[in-house]
Formats: sequence, structure tokens, C-alpha cells
Amino acid sequence: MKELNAAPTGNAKLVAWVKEWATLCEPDALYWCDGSKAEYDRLSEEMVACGLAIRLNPAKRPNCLLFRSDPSDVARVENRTFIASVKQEDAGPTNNWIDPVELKKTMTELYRGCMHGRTMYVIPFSMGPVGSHIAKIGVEITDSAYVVLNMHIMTRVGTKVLAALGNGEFVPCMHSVGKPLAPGESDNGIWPCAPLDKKYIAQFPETREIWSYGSGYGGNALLGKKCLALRIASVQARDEGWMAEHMLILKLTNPQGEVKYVTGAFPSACGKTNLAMLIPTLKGWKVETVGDDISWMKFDDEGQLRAINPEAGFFGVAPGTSMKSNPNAMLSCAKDTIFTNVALTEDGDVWWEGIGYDAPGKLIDWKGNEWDAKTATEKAAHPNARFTARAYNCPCIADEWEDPKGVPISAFLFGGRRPSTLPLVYQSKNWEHGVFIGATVGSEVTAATLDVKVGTVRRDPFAMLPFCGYHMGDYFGHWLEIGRRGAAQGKLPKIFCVNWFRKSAEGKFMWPGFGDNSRVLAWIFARCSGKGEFKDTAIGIMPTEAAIDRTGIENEVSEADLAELLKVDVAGWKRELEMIKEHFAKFGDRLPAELKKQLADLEARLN
Ligand code: SAT
Ligand code: MN
Repeated sequence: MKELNAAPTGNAKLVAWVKEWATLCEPDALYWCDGSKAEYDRLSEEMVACGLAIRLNPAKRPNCLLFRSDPSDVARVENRTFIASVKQEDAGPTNNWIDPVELKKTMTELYRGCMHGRTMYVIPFSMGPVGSHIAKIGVEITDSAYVVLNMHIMTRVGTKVLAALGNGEFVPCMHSVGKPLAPGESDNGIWPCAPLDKKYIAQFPETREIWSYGSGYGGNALLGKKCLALRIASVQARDEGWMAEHMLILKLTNPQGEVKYVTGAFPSACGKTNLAMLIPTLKGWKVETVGDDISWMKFDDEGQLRAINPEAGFFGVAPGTSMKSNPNAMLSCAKDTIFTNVALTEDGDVWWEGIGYDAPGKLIDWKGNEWDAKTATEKAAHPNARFTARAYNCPCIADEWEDPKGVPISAFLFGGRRPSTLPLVYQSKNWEHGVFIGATVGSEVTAATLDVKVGTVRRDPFAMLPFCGYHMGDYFGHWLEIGRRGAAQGKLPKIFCVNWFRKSAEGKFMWPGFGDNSRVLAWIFARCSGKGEFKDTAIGIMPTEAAIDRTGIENEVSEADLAELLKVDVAGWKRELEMIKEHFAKFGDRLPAELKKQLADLEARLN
């Protein structure tokens, strides 16, 4: 094994850990990443030279690369993701579990010699601003330069992280694409990965370790994101009294110049990135982004909950993103971006379904085949095609997005895609009721699968279903515990449920959404200052009709529509109660008593 540079750290544990893995994986070379621009440029060139990346036209997309993955490696693999806790019951009913000793044995054999013909990269990274007391340091070992390039954008990487680490603790993250090369063999421009039954995305919560094998895509391979910042961090947060949540972070400024920060959890396909970068239609309001996916929150000395965005970039879904749906996301990926599985235009730009204009001529699709809109039978971009863009290129990024202290949080939002029953917005009656709301969020299923029928609500508690590193019932308990701590200190964010997706009896969306969601945010803002007209109802605190500003959308949303959007649908809620009972039953005796009580209280209020 050729050592391309000397270990730039005196952290004996880290050096020994790297040596141990190098001995097992037998790479051709070992390289410690420094996080520099020169390093990013060099690896980009190497990827282009070996045919795994295409450099886009610099006149159209400066400093941008396009990668095409293997068609079998296009998304997170939830059925190959494991919480390998010592006891199975600690992983809970919502996670896959394998005994950690057994899993390590299996994976060790997969890792043996798995880096033949490749370079082992060591990536020291910080989740959160380097040196922030809320941030955490991880080190990822990988044999994928694509992962190194993405980690450069999504996290803070390199020498400055090692300086902050010193001899301290780091979360060890092991990754291989699982495709050793024979002597003289190269990838030949084909995305390396292992077959599905050899892929493992493993979290070991007790020892805070991550082992990933066989996939090079997104959250399977960029281990700082879902694996560390949610699955492992949720366990650390429980043990250390803080919160690691799958939440965006917004900065709201009202016309008087007052500022509040809110976080929000939404299941996938609810427009979370669009909400994070929303352009308000309400006059005088400003919305800025602190984060679009993950929020780490801790109480400060004054008892105020403060949040940081542990990430430094956006790993956003490209299809559907347009200058109409999300101009700020479009501008974020105008340069310095990695695109994966989008289509390529003849003039070296990118295109995807829902980009807002027709394909400009013939394309090369995400599989590398010629594609013509007139004759195409398949999509040009994969539905989970992504852009990896730098947060500092986002036009609406808040100035304080890297503040190491974090931003003070006034409210939590929860919401799913609910065509019926759930109103446009309501506020929880108290913290426990808010936890009940978070524990029951979900989206209605729109396409039937083998085990679910259309109209069923797929519950995704706190949008954490695939990301909670321990028993979901205990996680609800942790939220309740945070509430007790916050109450003792006198300060707690308010909790709201929003639903942008109500449909009329005719099946039409009743609320315009996007920038008009600022009208709902304005009421939430007011409630956080103890203002905002409201009525107390069986399901929670709701705005009066006059409290939602319809100026400019009176034609789209009539007074009657708004009344419908803000009505308590008692019959619908009674059906909802039955579904919630089924959902809660899954957590057995680990469902906190407070949540059973919330359910009973809601039932009593509806009767
Ligand atoms: O691939 S990621 O996990 O980063 C994104 C997602 O699937 O939510
Ligand atoms: Mn996410």
C-alpha cells in the first residue's frame, strides 16, 4: 500500500483505526483528505479522466460535474439498513435489526480485500460549524472519490477539523462501494457498487459506529448525513439531553423587522426543501434558510433551545425543482454543484422532468442512453436524481447559518400530505399534545403497494421513521423529557401542525402552497409572541378566519374555502383516532403513558 501523504494528526486512536481498516481492506493507496480546493479540483479531474464524471459546460454550469450511478444504486436502501443494537428490543419495531457480533462478522468478510485496486480516502469532517459546542466530528473512510467530493460540499472537511479534534473523540464511519478491482482492471466509467443482497448500511448505537458496504449513493454512502447526523446522533442526543431531528430551520422576519426561527419535520415528498427556501407572497415578510434537512438542538445556559444545521450543503431532489417551484434551489445549483442521475443536454447542461421548460433538443438520459422527448418511453432523469449544492451559494441563506451558538428556536412545525381531515394549521394545546402530533404525522398513500391501499395514512413519526437510531417509543419518551426540562427552565418552543395538501371534494388542492404558505407562517409567528387571533377547539388552537391574510389570493381561496380549511372535521377525526390507535399499538409497552392519555383526551374532546 502506497501512503500518498503522512497522517496529519497525532490522534493515536484515529491513526490506529485507519491502520486497522487499511490492513483489512488492502487498498492500493492511502490518502488523508485536507479539504482544500486543490484537492476537490484534482479529484474532480480524476473522476472526469476515468469516465465516472462529466464536466458540464462551464459557460452554462461553472464548476459542475454530472455522475450517473448504476441503475441498481439510486436511493437509500431501507431494507438493507440496520440498527445493530446489543438487544433487539432496543432497535424497536420500526428498525431492521441484526445482532452486532454477527453483523460485524459478516461485514468483516465483505470488507476483507474490498479495496484492491483503489485508494482509501480518510475524510475528517465536522457536522456543524467547526468548533461549535453543538457540532460533532466524524471520520469517514471510503474508497469512493465521489463520496469525497460530496462530503466536501455537504460537510466541513479536512485539516481544520483535525485541529479541532486534537486527541478527542470522533464517530468512526467506514464505507466501501464493495467492488474490488482485479489487477489491471478499472471501473471503465461504470459506477462501482455491490449487488443489493451484499449492501449493508449498519449503525452500532452503543459503540457509536457506522459501517456501510456496497452502495455509493446518497445517504448510504455520505455517512455524515442520515447515518451520523440522525441515527447515531439521535442516540447521543437521548443520552446527553439534546435533540437530533430531521428538521429544516427557517428564519422569519416580519414587516416590523422582528426575527423568529422555526424548525419543521415533514415526511418525504412534502416539499420540505421548497418550504426551507420559500419566497413569501405576504408583503413585507422575509424568509431565509438556516438548514433544509437536519437540526441539532441544545438548551443554552438561559434555557433557550438553540439549533444548528449540521450540514454545509443541500442534497436535493432535482426532478420537480424549477424557477417556479423553488428559484432559490435552482440558483443554489447554478454553479459548484455535483449532479447525479439527471439528464445531459447537447450543450453540456442538465435537464430533468419538472425543470420548468421542455427538453432543449435530444438528451442523454440518466442511464447514458440517447433520449428524445418525442419517442421517449422512460424518464430522462431518475425520479431520485440529486443535486449536491453548497449552502453558501443559496441566495436566501441566512447570515447566521454558521453561528456556532446556534439560533434560538420559537416553534416546531409538523406536517404531512393529508388531502382530508387535517386542517391547514393548528397549534398544540401544550407540549405533550405537541409530542402527540409529532408522533402521529404521516402522509396519505397515493399509489397502492402490496401491503397498503390508497387512502391509508403512512405514519412517519417526527419524519424520523428510517432515521431513529433506537426504539421509537423511547424516542417519544425523550421528547417528553425535553419538555419537562424546558418547562423547568421556563422556555419551550410552541408546536404546530400544518397541512398544505388539503383537497376539495372535487379533488382539487384547496390551498395554493409554496410562497403563500407565508400566510400561515405569519400566524405561527404571531402565536409565538402570544398574539394572533385564535379559537380553542377539540383538536387544538386554530386561527380565526380573519387571522389568515388572504390579500391577493381572494380568487384562489374564497372565504368559504378558508372556512373549510380551518374547520374541525369531527367525523374525519373520529376515523383518524381509530388509525392512531392502530399506529400506537405497534409500540407496545414502550409507548409513553402521556401519549395514551393524549389520545384518550382527544377522543373525549371529540365526543
Ligand atoms: O439519500 S439521502 O438519505 O441523503 C436523502 C434521502 O433519501 O432522504
Ligand atoms: Mn431528509
